[in-house]
Amino acid sequence: MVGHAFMGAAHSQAWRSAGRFFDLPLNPVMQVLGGRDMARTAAAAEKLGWLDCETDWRRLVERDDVDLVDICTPGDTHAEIAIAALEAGKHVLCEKPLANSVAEAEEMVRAAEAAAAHGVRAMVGFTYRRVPAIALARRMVAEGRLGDIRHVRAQYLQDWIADPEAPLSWRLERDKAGSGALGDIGAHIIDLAQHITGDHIAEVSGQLETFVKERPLAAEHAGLSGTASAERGQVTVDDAALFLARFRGGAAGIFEATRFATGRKNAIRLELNGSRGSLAFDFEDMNVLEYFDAEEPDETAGFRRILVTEPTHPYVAAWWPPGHGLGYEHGFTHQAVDLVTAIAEGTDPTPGFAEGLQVQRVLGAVEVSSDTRQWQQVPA
Ligand code: SOE
Repeated sequence: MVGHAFMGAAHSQAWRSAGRFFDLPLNPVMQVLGGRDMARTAAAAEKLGWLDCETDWRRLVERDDVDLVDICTPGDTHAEIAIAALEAGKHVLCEKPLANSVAEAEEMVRAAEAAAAHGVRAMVGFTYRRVPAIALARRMVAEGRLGDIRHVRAQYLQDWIADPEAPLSWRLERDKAGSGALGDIGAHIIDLAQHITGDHIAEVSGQLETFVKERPLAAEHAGLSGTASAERGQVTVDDAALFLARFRGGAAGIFEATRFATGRKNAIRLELNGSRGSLAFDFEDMNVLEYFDAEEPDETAGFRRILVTEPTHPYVAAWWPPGHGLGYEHGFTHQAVDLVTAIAEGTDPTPGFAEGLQVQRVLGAVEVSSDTRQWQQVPA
C-alpha cells in the first residue's frame, strides 16, 4: 500500500479484517507500506500492521513479494503509480477519484486494458457502493421495485472547512487534488447514483463555488484537520459543486457536494423516486434504507424504515446478529473482500478503471459547464 494517512488507515483496517470475517479464497499479507518519510512510515507500518516499509514507491511496485498495489495517495500521484504497478504486472486498487483529469484517467484505462490481457486486475475505490443499505438499494432497483426512475436527488454534505481559518490541506490545492468538493465527494454521489440506478448521466449543468479564497497554510498535516501556520495561501479548488443532470434513461438528477454544510459531517443523502415507489438513504444513519411502495393502498402507504442488518442483506451475514449495525470502515472491508475474490476467480472487479473514467468525464463536464454557463454533454 502507498500512503498512510486517513485512507491508508481505512484500507489497512480492511486488509486486517477481511479474512477474519469472510472466507477468502486467498490470504492477503500486508507486506509493505510506502510513504515519503522513513520514520513516519515505519511508525505507521507498526501501528497499522504492515511488515515492512519503503520510501520509494517505484521500489515498492517492483518488489517480487508484492502482488497487489493499493494506492491511498493524493490524486496527483494516482496515474503514475497505477500505471507503473500495472506495467509491473501487479493488481491495483486505486482510491477515488481515479485521477485528476480525464486525460490521466484515459491513460490509466489503457494501462489497465493492456494488463488485463495478462490477468492483471484494476479497481477504483468507490467504497460506499459496499455499504449494505446501498447494495440493497441497487438490488431493489434492479428487481423493478421502483419502476421507472424519474428523480435522482443526491447530496454529499460535510462541514470540515466551513471555518475560514481552517488550514489549506492538499485537498484544497488543484495541482494535488484535481478539484475540490466536486472530485473528492461529488465523485462518490455520481458513482452511487449511477450504480444504484444502473444508468449513466448524459448531460449536466453545473455551478462551482469557492467561498473562501485564501487560508492559512497547514503547519502540520493530520487528515482532515491540522494546525494553521502564520503563512497564507490561495484555495485553488471549489468549496461546493452543484449540478443538474439528465440521465440517459430519462431520469432527472440534482446533485450537491459541499464542505460548507454546517452541522453535516458526512451526510450522503440519496433519494430516488420511481413510478412504483421511492428509496431514501442518509449515511449519517447508514444501517437504514427508507422505502415507499406506491402500490400500497393510500390509507396505509407511507415510507418505512428497513433496518439493513439481516443476514439476507448484502455483506451482513459475515458480521453481527440483526440490529447490531455496521460502520464507515465496513465498506472498505467489503471492497477488499470483493477485490480478492475477483482476483482469485479471474474476473474483473467492479468498479474497474473504465467506470472510474466515466465518473471523471462527468466531473470534467461539470467543470466545463460551470465555466461556460452552458449545459455540457458527457461523452459516452
Ligand atoms: C474528505 O472529504 C473525505 O475523506 C473523502 O476524501 C472520502 O472519500 C470520504 O469517504 C470521506 O471524506
